Amino acid sequence: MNNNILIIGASGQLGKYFVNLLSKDNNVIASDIIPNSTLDCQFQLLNILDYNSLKKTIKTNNINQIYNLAAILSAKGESFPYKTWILTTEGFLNVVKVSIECNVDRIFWPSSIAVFGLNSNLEHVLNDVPMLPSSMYGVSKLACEKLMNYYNSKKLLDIRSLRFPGIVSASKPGGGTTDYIVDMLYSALSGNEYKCFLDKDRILPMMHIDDSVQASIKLMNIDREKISINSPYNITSFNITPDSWRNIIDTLGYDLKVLFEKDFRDKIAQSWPRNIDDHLFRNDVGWKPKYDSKKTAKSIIDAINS
Ligand code: AKB
Repeated sequence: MNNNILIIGASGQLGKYFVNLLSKDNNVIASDIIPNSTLDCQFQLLNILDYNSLKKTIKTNNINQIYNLAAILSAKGESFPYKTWILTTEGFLNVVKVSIECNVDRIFWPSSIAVFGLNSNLEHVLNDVPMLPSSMYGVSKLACEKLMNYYNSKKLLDIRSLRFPGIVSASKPGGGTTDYIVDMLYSALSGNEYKCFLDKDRILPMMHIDDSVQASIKLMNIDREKISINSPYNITSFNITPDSWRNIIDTLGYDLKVLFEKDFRDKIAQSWPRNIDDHLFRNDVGWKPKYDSKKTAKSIIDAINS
């Protein structure tokens, strides 16, 4: 394999997991606007919106693959809608432009379940459905999905993408609507009561971080001919409510007290899928998740404790 890979937005929730897996077989440079000395690879301060620095980094390091993880998540994005739009769309286009100019082979860019909306048949969301997202994060991700489709169909670039559900990891997300899934684990471990901002019965799709990173890298490593679409794939693992997540945590020997006090994030969650159909991805790429909800809770608690 041995690619020269640039990860942008590596100080966020997903960064270190991509770094760890990709560094096994590739030369990886991690970058972010937030300094990070914990990553096991070369790190560079880099703002995706600074086109000249982006280009310099790519040229100097002969980068042939980019993982663009830069994002402001759904809940935080509602306080900074303009900034969210600029970061997502201009960041995406900067990566597109530099990739065309510097002959980058492949780009990975995660989309999100936030692209769906109340008109998407939320009980069973197929890959290609009507979408009217309710958050600026979702609006800007959807705009980039259209750009992705444009550049892929014209064969100007090879951009690959998955619509991530809530990701459960030992690293904290921050600013998302699905953040409770990680925050509850930390509260269980510290013995603190958790104040949950979603309705106790609000169902959302989730997945273990290892499943999401492995799926992404698998998608990046298959031949383009196996990919039957030019836009992102749906991907999911399990659907869960905050109340059932609390129950699962308690079966692992905790006594987590949760106070349910929903806020504006519950409204965002109401417009997101309760169940996602990801058959297209599973069939095209030959992937399935390793972790169900209970295995996920156990594995992440163990990771936080280690
Ligand atoms: C969020 O909650 O904003 C993210 C997402 C589902 O994209 N975790």
